Amino acid sequence: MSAAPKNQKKKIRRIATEEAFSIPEVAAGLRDVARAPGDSQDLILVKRIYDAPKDDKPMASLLAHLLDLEVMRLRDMDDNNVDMHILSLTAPGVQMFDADTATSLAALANDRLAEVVRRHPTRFAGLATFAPQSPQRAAKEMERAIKKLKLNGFILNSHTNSEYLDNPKYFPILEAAEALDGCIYIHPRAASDGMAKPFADYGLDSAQWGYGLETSTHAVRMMVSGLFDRFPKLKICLGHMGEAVHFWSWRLDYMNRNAQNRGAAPKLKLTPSEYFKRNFVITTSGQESHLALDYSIKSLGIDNVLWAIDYPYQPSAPAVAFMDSAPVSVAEREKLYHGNAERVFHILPA
Ligand code: 1WB
Ligand code: MN
Repeated sequence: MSAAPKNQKKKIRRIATEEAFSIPEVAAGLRDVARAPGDSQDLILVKRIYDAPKDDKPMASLLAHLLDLEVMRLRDMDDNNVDMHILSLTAPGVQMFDADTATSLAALANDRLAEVVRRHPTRFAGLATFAPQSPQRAAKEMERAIKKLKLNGFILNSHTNSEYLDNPKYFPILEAAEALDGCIYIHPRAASDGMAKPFADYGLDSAQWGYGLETSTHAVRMMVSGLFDRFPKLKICLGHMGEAVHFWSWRLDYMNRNAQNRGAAPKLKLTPSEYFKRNFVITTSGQESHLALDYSIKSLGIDNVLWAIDYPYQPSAPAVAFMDSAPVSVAEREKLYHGNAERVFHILPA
């Protein structure tokens, strides 16, 4: 039977894996952060979104789309034949709050997320947030989020107070993620204090450039620190086509070997590119290039690449068109669109 394009579009399950939301309490907290003194580079964006002038219609609309879960979002998903959003609390999450505020807002956000997933189990899954400011309490919340709330993994917005997950103070978080088999999606936020300055001009602070450098550096620090020898089953997800980390594979492996040999870096069991294949998966969020997708599939394997939109920061229709028209086989498209997401984020097959 000849199927109309619309039907053809419908028959593949589309799970979008980096889809942002917020809750009013976190948005209010970020407005307070925007008004408090500080020089974190995140403030550029936090001020623009959460403390926008009343007549800034684009920002009001963005915030409304972040806070909406069941009206505009479901309509957008239906209009674009998107079956499921894997939701995550948008950057910078709770990571700019003090430890107590962050810990309680993380639990609140996870409760709200679990409620909406329960109401729409075929449309939403959720990544739990946690407050790295208090690693022990974070590990407890991670356990509650998986065991009690049945959420699907974790979201972390890169550095916390300019510190990265290779810092041993965060090992309880990594231990919990590994024990719970919960993948940590490391989402960007603006660069940490020591690397932020060159991104202060030309709008480089956020998605244009700074986010990628910040987040790729985070991933590289984790690999070359040796933490994946301590947590060999830990799974990390990077968006934006892997933040380009795998483009650097050859040079990273070669120069890390040199650094190890001169005593500047710890001895590792595997090369950085081997950790990247074993411990990481990547998504296509906001990086809709078939050339970059092809390189990613060839260098990492088809099982390590997941589809994402990056709603509401990116429009859904081009993200769907990008993956619908990707030069891959039917079986490969099934993995990219849903099979890999089902495996990594423990989502029941349809
Ligand atoms: C942008 C993109 C801003 C993302 C964000 O704020 C997030 C942007 C938290 O395009 O400016 C994102 O998630 O990709
Ligand atoms: Mn995003």
